[in-house]
Amino acid sequence: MTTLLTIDGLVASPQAWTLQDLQSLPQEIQAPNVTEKIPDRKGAGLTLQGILDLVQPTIGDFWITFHASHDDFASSIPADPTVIETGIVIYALDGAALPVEKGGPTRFVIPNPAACQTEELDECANVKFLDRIEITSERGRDTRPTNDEEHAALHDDDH
Ligand SMILES: Nc1nc2c(c(=O)[nH]1)N[C@H]1C(S)=C(S)[C@@H](COP(=O)(O)O)O[C@H]1N2
Ligand SMILES: [Mo]
Repeated sequence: MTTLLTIDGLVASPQAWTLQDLQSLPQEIQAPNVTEKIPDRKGAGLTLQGILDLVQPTIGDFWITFHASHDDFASSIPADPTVIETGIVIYALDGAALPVEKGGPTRFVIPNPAACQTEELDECANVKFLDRIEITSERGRDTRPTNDEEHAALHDDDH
């Protein structure tokens, strides 16, 4: 089975999960119906808190970098309580792997993101095509747009 999501960097227990692995992870870290937590999102996911509990970052103040190799996109955000407590990685839809049209192999979502380019936790941080989460001590790779032109180009690309 294909690996959908890898977690590495400064963690005690790095992971490489297939759909089956993800589905077999403990109930406590599953969000079986993401819509209950984030109304405009669908699917089954893992809580970011649960993922971090499993991989055990080896430092306290870390950065979380979400990598999407499909379109070579990345977003790096500080591990603050809001993102840890509310972030979800969606990995399945109707019992099957999340298709690329829905942002698969996995997709990171946060509730109520700020408008793109306004804050660290903005809509752009809702990384689609997520296949790797990396834990670092400093800001990692971040390809999010830094101006309106870049942002518009990104939106032209994805439709
Ligand atoms: N991999 C990847 N993720 C991405 C983007 C992208 O271009 N590539 N665009 C971002 C931007 S700018 C926005 S506004 C949201 C849009 O996703 P949504 O329509 O599902 O909210 O995805 C974000 N995640
Ligand atoms: Mo955006």
